[in-house]
Amino acid sequence: MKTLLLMTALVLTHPAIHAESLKAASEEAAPTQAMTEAVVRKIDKDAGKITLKHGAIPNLDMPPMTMVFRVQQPAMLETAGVGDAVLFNAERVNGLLTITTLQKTP
Ligand SMILES: [Cu+2]
Repeated sequence: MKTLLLMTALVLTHPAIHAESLKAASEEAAPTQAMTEAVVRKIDKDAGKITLKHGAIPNLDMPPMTMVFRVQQPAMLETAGVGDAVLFNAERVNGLLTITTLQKTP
């Protein structure tokens, strides 16, 4: 009987615990940052790098310019071709400016 009560208590409290952890997870998620517009200038698949003529990047405090970025996933280099307009997010990862999100502008 004692075991049954304990199990009932667990079942009743579980949904509340679950809701709490979901809430905590969404609060810890990175703030949604605006994507930056760019045009692909060059793609170096061997080096895992892409050259972008990009607009201002607020989170990196960077003005518009043309520069080389490392990509986080090699597959990102298949996303777009030279001359395509793209939207991206970049972060400093281990001291290297790295593209974390890359999509072709619709
Ligand atoms: Cu730059």
